[in-house]
Amino acid sequence: AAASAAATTEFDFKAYMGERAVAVNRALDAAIPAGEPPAALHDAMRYALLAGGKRVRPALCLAACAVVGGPEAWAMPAAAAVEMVHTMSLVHDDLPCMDDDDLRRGKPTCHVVYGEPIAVLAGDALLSLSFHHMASVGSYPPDVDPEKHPARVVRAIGELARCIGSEGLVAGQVVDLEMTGTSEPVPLERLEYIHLHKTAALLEASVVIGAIIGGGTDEQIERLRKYARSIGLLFQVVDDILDVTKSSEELGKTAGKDLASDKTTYPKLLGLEKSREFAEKLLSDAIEQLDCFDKEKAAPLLHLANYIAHRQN
Ligand code: GRG
Repeated sequence: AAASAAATTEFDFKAYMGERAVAVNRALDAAIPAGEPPAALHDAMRYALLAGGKRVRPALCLAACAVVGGPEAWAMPAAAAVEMVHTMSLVHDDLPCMDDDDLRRGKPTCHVVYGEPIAVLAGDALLSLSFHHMASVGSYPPDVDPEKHPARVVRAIGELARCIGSEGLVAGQVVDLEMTGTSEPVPLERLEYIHLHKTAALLEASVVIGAIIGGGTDEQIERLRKYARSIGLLFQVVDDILDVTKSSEELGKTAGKDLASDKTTYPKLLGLEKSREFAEKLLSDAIEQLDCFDKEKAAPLLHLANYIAHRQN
């Protein structure tokens, strides 16, 4: 009830996301020189990065900076950085040695257009560029104590590295790959491990980095971390539910594609009803973490959580 009451406050979420996407796209466009040698590499990086995408992670980063009272502009290089990491993870995930996908964001995948070696290297270069951008948060915003600001930047860089490395995003991908092709159903804890690492870790980094750069207190940062982990898991539970409901709609029957496929999902392990209850619980857990913040400043994070919970595709 708290969630729906709060959700009715005046806030134009569509406009909010649209404006952030424009600003982030501008930063990403400026980050990579078009046509500069090696042209194939830079073209491939730009192709992957500027191909669309909802820009949820940068929006989270900017919103987290703002909720702790920091100007959004401070977090823009970090917002660009998390989108670069997200994009490079998609480029590598699509490779023939991983998921082997031909389409991404409605367009041919990076390796289909530029070849595998360039796609691997474009991903590597995007990862490096993301840390370059993180470090560039180092130019002092005028109203931050110059003693404190570099410490925030170093801490944020450490967060990003930890969340995406062998204990984060990469770990989730490895465990997911280990599960692929086994006929055994994946136990619930294993499924949760994969989602917390593959999906939630980068959402966590996006939010936490924004809050660090914005000057949040340790308590605020930890609350926002919990918020992000809940919405990260929520993202996947909703994805699984949509997989079932969409395909049953399409097929006009109750058992959809998901229930028939090999992939282990929440509806498969818990049933559709319990999966929906779990999603509602994750949403209310996430929203609870926003209680201690100014309501108006927390509106974007509240609406982002509601959007992730109630999106239709
Ligand atoms: C990070 C160093 C490093 C390596 C990458 C390949 C790999 C290791 C990880 C794969 C991670 C992966 C594909 C996670 C899935 C993430 C996910 C939920 C994607 C969909 O996100 P959306 O819906 O996509 O935000 P758009 O296109 O809107 O950006």
